[in-house]
Amino acid sequence: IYRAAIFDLDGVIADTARLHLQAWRQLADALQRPWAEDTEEKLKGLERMASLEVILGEKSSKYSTEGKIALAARKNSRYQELIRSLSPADLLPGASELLAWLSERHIPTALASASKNATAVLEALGISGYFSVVADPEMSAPKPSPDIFLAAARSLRIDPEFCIAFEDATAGIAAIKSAEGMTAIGVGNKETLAEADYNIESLTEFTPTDFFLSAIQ
Ligand code: B16
Ligand code: MG
Repeated sequence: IYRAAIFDLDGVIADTARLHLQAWRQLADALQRPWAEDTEEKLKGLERMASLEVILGEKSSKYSTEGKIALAARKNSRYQELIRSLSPADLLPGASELLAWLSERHIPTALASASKNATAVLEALGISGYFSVVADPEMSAPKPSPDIFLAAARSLRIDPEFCIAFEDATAGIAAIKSAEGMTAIGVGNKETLAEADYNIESLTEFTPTDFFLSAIQ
């Protein structure tokens, strides 16, 4: 029986993974970098500078640190333009129902997103009020390090073994699996997220009563 829920944002709660990809794709095209079949999966959940390295590939050494910072900023401006049009309609299936269920039962809920734009996205989606904790990615080592999930659990004051965490990226599942006994729910493709403890296609498949004792029961 679990006592808290921790969520990744992009690709779990919000349909923003496609917007990150769109912005990266534009940059890759502008730099004439190839977009391989596995580029999409590699980019999921990776923080900004690590994502840029995936795009630059073997050309990485041709760019100075300043140059790379400018390229990452360019992608981010494009992404920020794209998220301006986000609304509650961009919540992924089952997300608002699950967040409301947890909130009604006073089950502590945190966000563990690698995105420095997470707060703006939560606002645009109208779900900020559901999170008692939004872990700061600037204070944690990037996924697959368990850091951000451990920081979220610590802020919630719940031991990791009583936390259940939702992720759509392999790097995120790896992060949860090394977070001191935390349980990982893979949201999305079963094969790519095979390391998760449980797999679901979307949050609509998650049955909270199987995992949480309702505090008001
Ligand atoms: P930003 P998550 C991640 O968020 C995204 O999946 C990943 O594609 C993105 O590069 C990363 O955030 C950093 O985002 O550039 O906005 O800081 O999946 O951990 O919620
Ligand atoms: Mg994600």
